[in-house]
Amino acid sequence: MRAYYFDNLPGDQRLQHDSGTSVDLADLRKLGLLHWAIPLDSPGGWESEIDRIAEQQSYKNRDTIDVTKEGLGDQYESKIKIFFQEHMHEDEEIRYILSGSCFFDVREHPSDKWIRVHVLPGDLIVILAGIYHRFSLDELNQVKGLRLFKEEPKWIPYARSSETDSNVHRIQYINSLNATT
Ligand code: KMT
Ligand code: NI
Repeated sequence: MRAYYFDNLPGDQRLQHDSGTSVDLADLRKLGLLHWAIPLDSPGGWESEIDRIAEQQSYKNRDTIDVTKEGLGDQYESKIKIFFQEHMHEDEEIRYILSGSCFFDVREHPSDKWIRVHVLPGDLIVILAGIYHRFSLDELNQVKGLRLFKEEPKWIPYARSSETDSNVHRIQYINSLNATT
């Protein structure tokens, strides 16, 4: 995993868009972005490591997603577009990368700057409820990931608007930031 400020230059979303200013894990954690590195060749297997974290964090459900033209079929273009629209969820977004690579862009609060997080196989990331974010493939153009959920999959993307600004999960997230600084 590598994180840096997005350069905000126009151009293909799949390019790196690296401003040259990196962001470290401790700063990501403060923003509500958690990370574990669980190599796919972990002793005992990555599955048991994921099971252990899932139990500890109460992640009860999971499925896999293959973000490729083959994997998403007819829905490919529309999904890619929706994934890249700035949005929030009312639950955590939890992803474990099985193959390929991709970007999760998260909004820093209160600067509202984009931080681009590049994830690789073995990265587990958690984006807390209420964080504005978006997803993009990179130039490899393929990623397979495990999606974990706390309860029933409840991950409607709410596009950022004045309504989401006053969503209770958004407010709780902002309050949690203020409480820890
Ligand atoms: C999301 O919610 O943005 C996704 O599930 C994209 C794929 S995660 C590897
Ligand atoms: Ni999302």
